[in-house]
Amino acid sequence: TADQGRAELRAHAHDALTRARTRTLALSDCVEDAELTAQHSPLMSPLVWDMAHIGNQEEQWLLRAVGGEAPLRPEIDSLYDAFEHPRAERPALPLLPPDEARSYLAKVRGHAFRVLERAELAGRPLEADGFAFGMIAQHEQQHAETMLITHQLRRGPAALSAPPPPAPPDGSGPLSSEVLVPAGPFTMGTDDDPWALDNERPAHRREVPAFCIDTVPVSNAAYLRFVENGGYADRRWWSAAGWDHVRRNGLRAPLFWRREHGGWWRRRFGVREPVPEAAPVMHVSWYEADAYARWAGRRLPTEAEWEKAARHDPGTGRDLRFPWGEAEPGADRANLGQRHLGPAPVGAYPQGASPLGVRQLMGDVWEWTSSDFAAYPGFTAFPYREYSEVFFGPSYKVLRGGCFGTDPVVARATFRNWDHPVRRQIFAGFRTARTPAPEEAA
Ligand code: AVJ
Ligand code: FE
Repeated sequence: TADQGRAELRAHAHDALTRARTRTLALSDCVEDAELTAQHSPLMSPLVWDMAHIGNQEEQWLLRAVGGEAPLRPEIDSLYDAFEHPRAERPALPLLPPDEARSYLAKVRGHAFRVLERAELAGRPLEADGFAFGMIAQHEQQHAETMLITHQLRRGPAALSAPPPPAPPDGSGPLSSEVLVPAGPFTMGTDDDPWALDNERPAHRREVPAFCIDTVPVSNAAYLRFVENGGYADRRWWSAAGWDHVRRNGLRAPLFWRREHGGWWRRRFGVREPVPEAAPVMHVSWYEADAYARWAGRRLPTEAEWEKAARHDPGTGRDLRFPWGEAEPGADRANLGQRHLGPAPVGAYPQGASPLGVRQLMGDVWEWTSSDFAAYPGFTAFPYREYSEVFFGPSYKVLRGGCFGTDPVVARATFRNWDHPVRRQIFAGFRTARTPAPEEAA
């Protein structure tokens, strides 16, 4: 019945919001208040900004827009407007101190749950299927990942800990290095995923020529060969903008790496450790991913290729929500949700493989694609232009798949992330692709 459906939707939204809040509080309660207001990197907001910004977005969309309530704290809206103040300037703003940010979050959440109790969850697009509640849970989880990035940039002793991710199970290899995806159309984007965001819509058919894609993400071992072969000093492998960037900034290896005592070491959430050869490479810019691919005689996959590899089943012709089908991502299928503080070794999660056997498309590391962030044909901004539309264009490249720090509520085969091609602080790696010769593809 309609009442039952509404009760289920309510429980689902309640659960997603609660899970997001547990994460936000875990990422802020593990450090002293002074660390919440400090600027750990000019690339990031102080953690206390993320906290109150999460509450302010929730106030604007759930309390005011859905609930029709009067503003609780209209005077702080502009402080937490991401477009008014660039990240580097946020520490100097008169932000709510940590205790006030915490009580603001709790107060807004109390109201939001009361709005959820009485909402129709049908009718207006903002309410239908609980969209606004899903959007706000996704917003908070995206900021939880942003806060995790701030933790990675922070200096000083470790504040977070988690068990290591699982290794590939015995008997699951050896894997072929790449998979051929046959030519043909697939459905890109979605119309029927109720909480899909505006940039994932509308669903549309895409014709994709045959391509080969790596079975697993590029490993640190493979990337190290590029580094040690002088890849960073060889103009041939770089785009013009990439070469300019790498020269100007003296880049020689991924962010957080150092060469010491005859080996490569890295800093990961306050711990110094040898670079693990079997793990996917991470903290590389789009320019570095692009250069590696050229060095390897390959290229980055396009966004359409990535999505087709991640959801198209050539056996049935169906396009799935996840590489493995429709089931929600469990701990056996993907490294998501901050259960671990890094990606699993390449080849892990055989149960998360796509129909053609491509692994680790969901979780572990975000994957750079060759594509600029652009609107799908028929796109309409919803519910606000500043979520996606203002970022469309050549300044941003698309990343896909989510990482170990991404919650499942923001991980699905259609989900799109984007960033500037110079960015390295995000938990991003990549896999490579190539166009097969006609006789190979036949
Ligand atoms: C989709 C991750 C690029 O963090 O800038 C958070 C998500 N949008 N608040 C970002 C977002 C508004 C966005 N990314
Ligand atoms: Fe935000």
